[in-house]
Amino acid sequence: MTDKSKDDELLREAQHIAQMTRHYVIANFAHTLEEATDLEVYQALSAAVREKVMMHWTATQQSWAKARTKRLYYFSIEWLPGRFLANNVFNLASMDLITAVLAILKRQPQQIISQEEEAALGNGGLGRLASCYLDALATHKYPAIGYGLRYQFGIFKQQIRYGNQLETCDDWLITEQAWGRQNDLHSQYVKFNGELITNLNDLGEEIYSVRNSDLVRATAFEFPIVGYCKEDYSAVLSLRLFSTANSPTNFRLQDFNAGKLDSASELRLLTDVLYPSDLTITGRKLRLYQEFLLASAGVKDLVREYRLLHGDDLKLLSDWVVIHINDTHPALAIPELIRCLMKNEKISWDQAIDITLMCFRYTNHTVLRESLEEWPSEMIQNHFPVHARIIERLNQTFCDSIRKKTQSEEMVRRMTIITSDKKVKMAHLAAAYSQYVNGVAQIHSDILKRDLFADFAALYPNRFLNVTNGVTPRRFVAIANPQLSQFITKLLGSDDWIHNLSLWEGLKPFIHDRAVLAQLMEIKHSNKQDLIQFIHEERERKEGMPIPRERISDEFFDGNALFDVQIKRFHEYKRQMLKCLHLVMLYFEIKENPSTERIRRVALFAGKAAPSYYIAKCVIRLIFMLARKVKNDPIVSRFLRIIFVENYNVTHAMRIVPAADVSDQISTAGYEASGTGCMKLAMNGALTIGTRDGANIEMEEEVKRIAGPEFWPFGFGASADQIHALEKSGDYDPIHIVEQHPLIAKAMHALLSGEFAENEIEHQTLLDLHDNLLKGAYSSKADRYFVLQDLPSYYETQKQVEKLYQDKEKWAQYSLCNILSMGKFSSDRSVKEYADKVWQIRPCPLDPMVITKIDEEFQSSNVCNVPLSAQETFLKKHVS
Ligand code: 26Q
Repeated sequence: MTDKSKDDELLREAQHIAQMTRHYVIANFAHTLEEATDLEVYQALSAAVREKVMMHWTATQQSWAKARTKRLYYFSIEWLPGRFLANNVFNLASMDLITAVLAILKRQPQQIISQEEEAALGNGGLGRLASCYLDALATHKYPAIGYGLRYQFGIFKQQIRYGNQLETCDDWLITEQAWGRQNDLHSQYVKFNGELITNLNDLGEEIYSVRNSDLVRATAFEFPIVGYCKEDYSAVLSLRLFSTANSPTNFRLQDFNAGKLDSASELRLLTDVLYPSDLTITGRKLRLYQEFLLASAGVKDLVREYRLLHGDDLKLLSDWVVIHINDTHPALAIPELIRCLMKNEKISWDQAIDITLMCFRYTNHTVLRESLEEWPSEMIQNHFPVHARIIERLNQTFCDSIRKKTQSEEMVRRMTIITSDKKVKMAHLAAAYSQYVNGVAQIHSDILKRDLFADFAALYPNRFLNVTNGVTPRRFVAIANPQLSQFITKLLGSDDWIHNLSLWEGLKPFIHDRAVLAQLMEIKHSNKQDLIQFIHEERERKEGMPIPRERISDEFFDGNALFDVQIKRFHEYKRQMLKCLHLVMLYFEIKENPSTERIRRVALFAGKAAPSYYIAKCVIRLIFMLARKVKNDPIVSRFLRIIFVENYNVTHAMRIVPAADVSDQISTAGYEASGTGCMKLAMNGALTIGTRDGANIEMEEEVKRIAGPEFWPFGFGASADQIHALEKSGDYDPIHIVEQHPLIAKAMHALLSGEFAENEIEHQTLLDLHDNLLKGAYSSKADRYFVLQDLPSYYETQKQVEKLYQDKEKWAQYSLCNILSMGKFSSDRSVKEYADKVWQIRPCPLDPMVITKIDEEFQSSNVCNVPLSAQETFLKKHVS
């Protein structure tokens, strides 16, 4: 197609969508376009775009049903899809389309897009990864479905008041939903509680059911996940989320009548709120209920779908179905599938186990001991007696096979699913009954094999794999950073990189091109200005009044300062404290040498702390105190600013990531399974200051391999082996480090003396942080995560950062070298690896016959088809 005819088509499409938007504004809100609010325009525009999405969705589902392909069912208790409207329009067509439509409608794109509350149904990495994978699966047309829960309230909204994290309700469903719709075809009934009944099936084997159980209706809501595709039809996958709210059958009227209000509503409230912790949730019945709800409703739904497509013989299930559990949270799907297989079927226990083993795959996302799920078997027994019984038998069968294989009772004791103190180890259940188990970066997969699953790996060596994480370049480069995207497209002469990121290596010829480097810096500069503007607007919205622009700009200096960002959940092992201590050292250094020329630096933090994580909240308060101190100091504030961006979420990530110069990936080596923020930041040109942990290691390998060893300049700190040795020997002494480094001693002393504090509570916070590093608290060792161990090395490396940043052109060259080496970290690569090595599924293109039929049927009933008009000239002026 020529550029001219492409433009014409875009204009025609824009006009059509604008017309439909007008139609929906009147038809749904009884408003004309002029009087419609931004929210109404957002809703109407979404409805218009949705029509197109629906056609592609229908075509996808019909094509795949016709082709009878194997499908992936991806179970995750957390999803973080981010805003839908812009993403869907981009993946279907282009951002120009939205710009064009809104130019016709005379509305500001950003104003309309930001009406959408993002679906924040997860805590962090694990949930966002699931969403990146659905995006990649759709883009490459893999038959897949996501299952999850539709929490009424997602992760809390974070506000910082005088350094305190306040949590408020995330009421994302308060306005009508444009993208997630109820689909009762997929709603299921799930049984909780009751008494176990044992019967025999046709084969004379025990099968189980319950009596007097609570029947809970899991209402299905579906979100279309639109794949990126420019040439023909996009594949559209379903993200299917279950909810127990609003279903009248979930109300216990008898309890209500007896005045027991809590119990009356219990079952309707199961999906009320996401647990806001990615650490531990001990013994919470409601959380167990949530996990069971997802597992049971999901498995029932996929079995229903299987029967529809392939008939009633469940023996062939694994030919057509692969079930992936995203960490252990949905692991009750294993006993649930066994139950479904054996119920009324001529399937024996042994066969049921074989089928289950062939169907399941499991990804582990953490090595933190306290984050491994263990449920008291009594709790499972009380609420899910059938599943408790099945787990017991699964454990017997598994332990028998270990006994037979090893003749070692010690091995049986170590590998058992149910421990001697009657806890169900979910990781063992998942590892014992999944065909493949994988970690999320090479180092993490190695640690799993050496440590957590050492016995399993010895007995089942082929079960353990690595699939390094990846992130979607659509959302996190093409949409978040349009300037960089257009620039790369221009340099490469094509935008094919959007679905094939390995093409970025083709940027190598430009690394000595001074004009290219200058342009790259200019783009970064402009992205920093945009971030400042965004934060300005957020503050105005929060405070409900205009703020002079200079005030915000001044807080950030301007786009010429170095933006050094650490954006992630607050966790001791992620070591925001390390960065804080560096800032304290910098503060003293500047104070002592006020006339030294140095770069200006903006240290930006964003991230939430689990509401009950005391030390993490102390670190947030410390950042607040430091920011205040630095800002009020006439000398230090000439060189340093500290910013905390509240309520970090996907939308904020999309604004911060393109503006970053330096990406802090400074976890204690051996603790961050992979990390994915590191990839997003590097793709957008930030240089990583990082430990040899998680995916950093592979990023380093890629940069060195593709661009050259000098282009990964800021690695620092102890290796995982060194940390491990320190932990084992027990002779790590943080006090010794403090004594050796006067500037570190000064920084630690500043915590003790309280010179950053303005009141008693603040001082106590500093003391607790100090003691956490030098004394240890609550039976845990001093400086458990080796902050002080790595501080000297971090400090020195930050000096190198400052040195390199003084030479802007050289910095740009390093930045480009990092960008062009990130091809591996696209979720497209990860998903293809999973498809080949783990899931054994293949892409399935959409069927042209199906498309033709749907097109015809849709066009014949399409009421808003408008021909091109005189508006074309007007449009051409507004659309690039
Ligand atoms: C623990 C105990 C009981 C109940 C729940 C949990 C729980 C909940 C959430 C444990 C862990 C999580 C979330 C983990 C997570 O997000 N892990 C991150 O996953 C990313 C994607 O693989 C990695 O990049 C990160 O390194 C990893 O921290």
